[in-house]
Amino acid sequence: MTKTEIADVLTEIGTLLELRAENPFKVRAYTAGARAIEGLENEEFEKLVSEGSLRSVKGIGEALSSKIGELHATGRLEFLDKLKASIEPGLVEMLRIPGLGPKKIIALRRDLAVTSVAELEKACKDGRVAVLDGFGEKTQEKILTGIRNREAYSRRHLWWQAMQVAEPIVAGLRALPQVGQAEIAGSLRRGLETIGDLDFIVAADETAPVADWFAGRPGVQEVTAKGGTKASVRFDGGLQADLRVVPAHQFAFALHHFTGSKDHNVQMRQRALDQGMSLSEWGLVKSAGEGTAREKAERKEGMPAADEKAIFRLLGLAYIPPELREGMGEIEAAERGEIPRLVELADLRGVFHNHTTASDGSNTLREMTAAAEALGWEYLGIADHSKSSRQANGLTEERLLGQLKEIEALNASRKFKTRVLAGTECDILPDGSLDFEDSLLARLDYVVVSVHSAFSQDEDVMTSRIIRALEHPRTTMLGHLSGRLLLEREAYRVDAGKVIDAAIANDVVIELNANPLRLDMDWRHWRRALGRGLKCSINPDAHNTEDLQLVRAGVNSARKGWLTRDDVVNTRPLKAIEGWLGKKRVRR
Ligand code: DGT
Ligand code: CA
Ligand code: CA
Ligand code: ZN
Repeated sequence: MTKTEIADVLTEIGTLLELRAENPFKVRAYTAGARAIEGLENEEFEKLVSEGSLRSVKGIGEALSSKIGELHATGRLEFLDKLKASIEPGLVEMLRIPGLGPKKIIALRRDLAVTSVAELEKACKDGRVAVLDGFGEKTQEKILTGIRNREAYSRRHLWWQAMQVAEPIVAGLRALPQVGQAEIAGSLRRGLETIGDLDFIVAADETAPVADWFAGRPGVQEVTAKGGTKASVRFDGGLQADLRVVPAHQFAFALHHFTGSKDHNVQMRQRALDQGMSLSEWGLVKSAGEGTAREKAERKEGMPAADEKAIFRLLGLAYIPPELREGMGEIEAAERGEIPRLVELADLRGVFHNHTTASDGSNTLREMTAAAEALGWEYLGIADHSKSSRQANGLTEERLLGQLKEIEALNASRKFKTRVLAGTECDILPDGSLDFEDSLLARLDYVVVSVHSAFSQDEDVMTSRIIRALEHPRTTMLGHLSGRLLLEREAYRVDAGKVIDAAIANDVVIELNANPLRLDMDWRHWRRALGRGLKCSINPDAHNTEDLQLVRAGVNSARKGWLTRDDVVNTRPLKAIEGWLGKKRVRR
């Protein structure tokens, strides 16, 4: 653990001891210890720890010094685990409600026998909290609001929505006169499907003006921390953001550290240690050891890195794109020089799975085609819902045939450079059969099959149902494998591994549904299927012209799944697509 993290743990221990109504001197020992190490320079701190001479610092005694050593070495502390276990969890939880500290929580416990957030909420609603000594109406109201917001605040946020907030901020940071470089870090930069909070890293010599600008962004509801080289804010709706300002020579190291993931960082640090170096958010330093004084001094300077590429190079690694930094084998691959060239947004030549006003879309065929042409796409696949999806105004056979004629006429008119491909998003019925007859499906360019009903089937029933649909000779690709809606609805139960096997065996593509709420099939499954020949189609599942842009989120997830251009069918030019779909039809 780093100095700052250890200081936070010591502060937490102080708070927990206070909550246990322990001797105030004992409490103060921890809070004072936290302040004492916060006051040390990072390098000084690291040196004292490695030399085992922390006790020379005023405010740090024998007991504290050994706890700091344990935290520094292992990132854990048995004492803290035991302390936590000795306190009712409801009381610890209450600490996270704004306006509630240990003293107030003790009073609530003593006077109202409140031991959980639910009981506290009830006590507030009954007005029993306001009448307590030292509380009052205002405090009671604040506690209630805090409880109500707790859920919203603890929620994660969709990558797409977080990106909308983050992009203007990073652009604004770059435009500040004090700022050299500014980047988004954290899970957002890694392209994770949901985001806990936003992280920004800035290179600047002064923090204050940058932090002030950051705290003044529209939508900032509360500045939760400001000082030193950091600032944290919370926006309306609960999204939080951390800003860290570092000197230019530390920028690459800070960016790498705060991009994470934690697992990736742990492995990188270990690799540095194995090579006699120490990697942190501040730099890469040769470990102390033999040598002349001058050599030692040079080592202490740390090795310069102008950018992240240089950091990886210093550790004998090829550059690892942020999306791969999940501690899932990327370091081993980089060591072997086997980091793939990941698929990029610009590689896409078209998309399948889109809707029009014929089913539940809000733009017409022509509007959708014009939008695809504006994006420079060679083809646009239309896959409106099938007849069983009545809630989505699914097309009957007649209407689908009508749409097919309309598409043929539009292509023949050569009004647009983009070629429209005629498909369907055909429901997989509960027994695994398809919603349209073979003879009708055979007239289309391609067929996407999706589950839109009977979500509560058992896993083995659902799995065989989907596999049966994949075995259908007309099936081109499987839509949204799991049916999940991120942060809204759980996936239905399905054995993804078996579905993947069936897709490979039947030469069926699996979609990566690019809707930011879906990102389905999940990148972790793509990663596991790597090298087995499974093909992906990154599909926006657009219901209007703007939705076509959602492919960006899909490309992100595809990159997290280690997919290259070759793995993604819709990077192929129209000619190749026509050949592929034509061959598929003839062979069957
Ligand atoms: P999130 O915000 O929950 O979606 O996920 P992240 O990855 O953005 O996590 P966050 O914001 O807590 O921290 C940003 C990065 O900073 C994280 O990915 C890795 C680094 N980091 C934070 N805490 C630790 C830690 O305790 N140990 C290590 N090795 N790295 C950490
Ligand atoms: Ca974060
Ligand atoms: Ca953060
Ligand atoms: Zn759809």
